[in-house]
Amino acid sequence: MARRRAAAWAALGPLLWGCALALQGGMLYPRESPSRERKSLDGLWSFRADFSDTRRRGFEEQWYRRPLRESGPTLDMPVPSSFNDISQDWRLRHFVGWVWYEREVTLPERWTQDLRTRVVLRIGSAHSYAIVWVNGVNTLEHEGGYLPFEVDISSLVQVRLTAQTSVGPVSDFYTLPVGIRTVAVTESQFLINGKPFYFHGVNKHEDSDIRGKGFDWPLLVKDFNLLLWLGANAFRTSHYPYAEEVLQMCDRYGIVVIDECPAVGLVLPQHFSNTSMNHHMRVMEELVRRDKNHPAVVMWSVANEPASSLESAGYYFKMVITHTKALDPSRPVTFVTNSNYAADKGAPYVDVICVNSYYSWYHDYGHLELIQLQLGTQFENWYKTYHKPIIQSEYGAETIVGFHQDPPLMFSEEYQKALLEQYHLGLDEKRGKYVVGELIWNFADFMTNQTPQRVLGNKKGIFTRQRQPKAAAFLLRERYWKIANETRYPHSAAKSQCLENSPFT
Ligand code: BDP
Repeated sequence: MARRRAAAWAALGPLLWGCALALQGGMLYPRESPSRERKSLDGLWSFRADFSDTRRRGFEEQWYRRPLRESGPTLDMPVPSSFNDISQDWRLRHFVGWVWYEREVTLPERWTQDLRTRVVLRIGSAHSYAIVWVNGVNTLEHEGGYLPFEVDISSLVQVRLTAQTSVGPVSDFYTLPVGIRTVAVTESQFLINGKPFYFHGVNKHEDSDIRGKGFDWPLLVKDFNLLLWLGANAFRTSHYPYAEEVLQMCDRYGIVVIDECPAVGLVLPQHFSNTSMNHHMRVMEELVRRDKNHPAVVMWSVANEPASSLESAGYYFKMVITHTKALDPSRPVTFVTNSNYAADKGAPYVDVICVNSYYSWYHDYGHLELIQLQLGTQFENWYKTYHKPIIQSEYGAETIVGFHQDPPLMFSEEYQKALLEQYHLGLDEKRGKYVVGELIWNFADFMTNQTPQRVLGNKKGIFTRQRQPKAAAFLLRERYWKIANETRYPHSAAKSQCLENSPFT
């Protein structure tokens, strides 16, 4: 197959391609019209700060001549955003010097083949001195932030292209990044590529200050930087499917996902009716259809905390889980339970037992000394009944950042830490036996309805809603990196070995 694509790579952003008539004496905001099209280049760019002493290595080594990844490591950087605020790397916080942004762009064929089309590259603003290369050619320099600048790049991108296959001309192109791996479950293990995998991660929500649930690249990159900082290797999309961009990031970063459908709050008998079940199955069809090509997704969760001890829940989950397995025989299926092991009617049908418990939070307030006993009993009961691997899919404590109390009292940072420590002792007892994961509730504080249990939302985050760490985040970081290093380097527990690398094994 002879195939060439109209591709261009360019440095610095945010950028905007447009085909427009020459504008004499002004610079109009790029609006679409019957004669003008625009292509936004907002989104993820490759990025590198030049940390060399002179800050001029990029020029000396001519980083603009080749794709940036070929001259050294790159970071993902959302555009538009401030690189200082996104990263967990302290060196970037106050960095002064040249930073390099790069993006590869595929242009519509008519822009590149119709020589009457004018292609203009516009930069909304870039602080504070910008040099722009297109396909390695220096096309524009601009000094000063805040204001837009643009350049006609038609001659750099317009070439006659032909696409041909053995069966004739190609009129449509689509690229699908793929990853190949296997997932399997034994009586006591979760296997990825045949190796035991331990989930050390978080539950998330699509939520942040001001924006609420709306998708946002800078927020997403910040969250992934925090997951890396934490040493997390997994999360559950509690309690609904997340934006597809989130899963794309997981594929690229090697974060493992338990993909959950929005069946939360199935608590009344009528929720287990045939109508509800048919709808539930349709939702699973849509979810599997959308997400089945993401290697990061290793398990489907069909519900969170349903009233699974109701008699009707047995048939209901049998049907929904069997249907999901038929849709995707390659992945295990679960639902997340907070029912008692002896009463749960859905558990016989899941591949992995995912259990939530809030010892010393919603009961036995302050009695942290009970946690190990209660947790141990919980695990043993589930395991002896089902002989299936178990994930502690939620645990945690409400904590208001800045509240301190020693000895620990509920809502203080000390209480959250102490509660987590007790859980970790209990988890370590069974880790390596049949407990295959732990997911903290929650990655970050999030907004909820007001109730007497919530202080301006749910405060069980280890990060605040503004993504700053509470004391518990440091505790969890220690633990997750230790587990990551044990998994990666069986004979060493040295945290430093991994801190600059990926914990995703
Ligand atoms: C669990 C739910 C989760 C809640 C959490 C809590 O699965 O959605 O936010 O409790 O109460 O039962 O913090």
